[in-house]
Amino acid sequence: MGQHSNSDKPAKWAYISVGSNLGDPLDNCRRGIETLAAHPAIRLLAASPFYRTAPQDFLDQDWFVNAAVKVETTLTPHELLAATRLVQDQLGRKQPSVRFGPRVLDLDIVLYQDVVMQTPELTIPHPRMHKRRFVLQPVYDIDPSVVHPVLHIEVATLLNQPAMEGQDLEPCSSS
Ligand code: PH2
Ligand code: MG
Ligand code: MG
Repeated sequence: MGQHSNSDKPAKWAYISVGSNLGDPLDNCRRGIETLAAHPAIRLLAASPFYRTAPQDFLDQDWFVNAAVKVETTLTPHELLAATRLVQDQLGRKQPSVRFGPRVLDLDIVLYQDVVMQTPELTIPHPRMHKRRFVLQPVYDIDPSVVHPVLHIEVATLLNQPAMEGQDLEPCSSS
């Protein structure tokens, strides 16, 4: 077996947040999920419904389409990051012009098992996931009992924080 074989590694689960607010956001999200799932070392376990969500952090931009997927993978967190970046590139993502600004496709690793890690390229769990309704709601839809590995709080509980109320989110009618 070559050094790139992953067949001898145990499978791990991860949640990936999916977002877009440029071009055809719903189509971008769908194609992003399909392309990610086509990776030989990534298997799609579950996908949330799609939502239209008001922009957070940088407000002067169009609403996003957001969703989340649960995947099974033999990739390490950094290998999974590389895979998500490749898909973002394949879907035509350019370097966003502003931090938190518009993007064709954003794939963020939010959870990887109960791994807690901080590196210059990658922080898991995602450092803002617990404050963002557009991340928590789709993860909740897949599994409401998922526990944040740093805060030790279920996503169901995180979603009930008062701070979520100002973050507009509505189901995508055509999903
Ligand atoms: N992504 C951001 C910044 N703000 N707002 C919403 N509603 N959805 C996003 O996916 C999003 C955002 C940076 O990645
Ligand atoms: Mg993001
Ligand atoms: Mg990102």
